[in-house]
Amino acid sequence: MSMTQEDKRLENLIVEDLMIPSEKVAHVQLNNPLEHALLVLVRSGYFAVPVLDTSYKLAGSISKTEILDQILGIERFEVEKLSELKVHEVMKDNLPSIKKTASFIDGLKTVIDAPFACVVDEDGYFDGILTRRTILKELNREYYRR
Ligand code: 4BW
Repeated sequence: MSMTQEDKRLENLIVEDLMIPSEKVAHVQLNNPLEHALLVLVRSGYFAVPVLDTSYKLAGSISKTEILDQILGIERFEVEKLSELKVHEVMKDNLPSIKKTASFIDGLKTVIDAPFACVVDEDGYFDGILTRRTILKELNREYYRR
């Protein structure tokens, strides 16, 4: 009989059991104008989202703060820059990533210093994200079980 995620103890969980799959993750693409990225961030309510290339490989992440920082001039927000600049000119490319076969504890370590980690396969294709919320929910469940 196979175990459901509910039955699994932390030591048996892997990242794949916990990740938000790619089709449910809000994302933007490298060549999108900043305007589009800001729209996705504001509409989704997320602070930051992954950036993918046209073949759905992970390229980085972009946040509201990075966008606002870029368009901030000396005395005003230079809103025209939103259509001039592309996501790849502003994004960060040093976000943590992990494989879906990684253990719970390795997943936990990736979200100590970042609110989410991207899950990628051996070739860099994007599988989804692992969030702090999911890790904390599992720790909470285990705490009350013991
Ligand atoms: O729309 C939301 N729905 C729910 N259920 N919770 C939300 C939502 N927006 C924010 N939250 C909560 C979550 O607990 O606020 C936390 C911080 O959000 P953030 O970072 O600063 O936008 C959320 O914590 P989390 O679930 O551990 O998510 C950590 C970060 O992962 C988020 C966001 O940058 C990213 N993220 C989460 N789900 C995502 C996503 N990015 C794209 N698509 C998704 N589906």
